[in-house]
Amino acid sequence: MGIRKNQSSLTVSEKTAFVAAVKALKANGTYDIFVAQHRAAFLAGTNDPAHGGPAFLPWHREYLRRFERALQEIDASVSLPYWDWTVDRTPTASIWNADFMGGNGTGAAQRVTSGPFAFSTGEWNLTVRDPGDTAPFLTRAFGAMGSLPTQAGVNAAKNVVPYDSAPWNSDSSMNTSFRNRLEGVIHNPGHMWVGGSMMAMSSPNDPVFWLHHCNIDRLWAEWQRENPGQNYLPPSGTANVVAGHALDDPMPPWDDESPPPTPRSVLDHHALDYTYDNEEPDTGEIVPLAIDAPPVPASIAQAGEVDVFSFPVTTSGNYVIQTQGSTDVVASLYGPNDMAAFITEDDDSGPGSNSRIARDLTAGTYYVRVRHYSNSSTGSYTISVSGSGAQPGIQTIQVNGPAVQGTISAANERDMYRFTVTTPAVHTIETAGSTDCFLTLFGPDNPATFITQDDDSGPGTNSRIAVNLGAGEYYARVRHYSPTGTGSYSISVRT
Ligand SMILES: [Cu+2]
Repeated sequence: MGIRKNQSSLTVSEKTAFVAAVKALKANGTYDIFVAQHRAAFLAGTNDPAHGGPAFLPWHREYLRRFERALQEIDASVSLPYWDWTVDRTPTASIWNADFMGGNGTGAAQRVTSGPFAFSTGEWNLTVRDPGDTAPFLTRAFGAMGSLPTQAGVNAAKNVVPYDSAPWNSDSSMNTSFRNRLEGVIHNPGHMWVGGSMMAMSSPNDPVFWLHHCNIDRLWAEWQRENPGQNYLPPSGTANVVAGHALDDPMPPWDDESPPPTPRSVLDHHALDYTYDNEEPDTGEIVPLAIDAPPVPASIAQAGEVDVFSFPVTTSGNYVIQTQGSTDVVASLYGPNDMAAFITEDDDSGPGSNSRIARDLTAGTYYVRVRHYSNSSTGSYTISVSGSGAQPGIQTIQVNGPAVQGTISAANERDMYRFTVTTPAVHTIETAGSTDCFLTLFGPDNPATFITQDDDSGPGTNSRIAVNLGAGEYYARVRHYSPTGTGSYSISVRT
């Protein structure tokens, strides 16, 4: 599996190999085909399959991977590097040195005159240009059109769920569309700050395009990992979605391939055979499961892979661990508080060839290992844990009753609460204490239906959601703002 590295950590020889492969694609004509594909997407206007809609991220993931495979045909050691502009954000950063991307444009024409992509080398002439653009040389104008995204801006974007929302375009709310926020608030400024050729429909003419989009793809991959319950949206059949943007739509210009790439086919970037240098390795990574939460999507991406999950039991009772989907997986249960203490294993007790383990468990942390029944097969599935009887995984909050005490006791822990609305009214759900809580509201009557979320609208860094709710059962989920943070808090619901 190829490892995409931060460009700032590339060795001199890695930079040289990347530049040489890019120039080889330019020389054999392949590079300009990629530029033309990007320009054609924009020229489709309101039917653009690549920008201003849900498939912005999948389309560019597919596009980058194809470009990377083309580079690898030239030099198998090359992977796309990413440009983390939250760190390397000045015109003097090493990315712009003459041994890599070259420097800023100069003069009224903003012409790039240094580095391997300067027109003067004779090896970097722009032949695919926007309509009316006659300049055959690469142009840049650092900082003339705004600033680069900051870490705070990236964090705020990564906290947005769900993936996307109606009207499924650039008018989607920045607070309910992770995609539009990442595209409009984080991605667009990267193009603008570099300026010149990067502002065009033909922006891949500037090789820094690939490094910029590689970072956008990395942030999407991080968001996916941090929000395992959030699926790609919208599903096929949703009204008013531009062709190419729904989950199972073939993505132009590759839609005549068999099978064509779709947003679904690129959701798992490990299945596309690359990873990022700052990702935790697959082995040893433990995915937390919340009791009675919606099923978590997962996949056996490589033959022989074993996925590991954990869940906390606070109240003794009967619990059911279940997989769903068409992949024949085998689940084994370990614990409490010991990953090596085997309890039981199940292959096919669930529907189809799914696993189902029902077991009386005492308090403690339990672990589930999931593998494919066949050592040589792969496939995706979902997994969930439910508690019987009193459903001890979810605490109940009385509306206008006392605040309920909670603790984020481990990194990435999600606490779930439920409350019942009998009289429709504006309800205020609020956390209190010194822990930076992040609150998400679901319902009515379905813990998978997202309503809204909030980080800091309450006092200090507390969350507060005030929203008009009809009768029904609602679910409040509390996590720490930081994926590694812990701490205690209280939560209340009032009218
Ligand atoms: Cu693009």
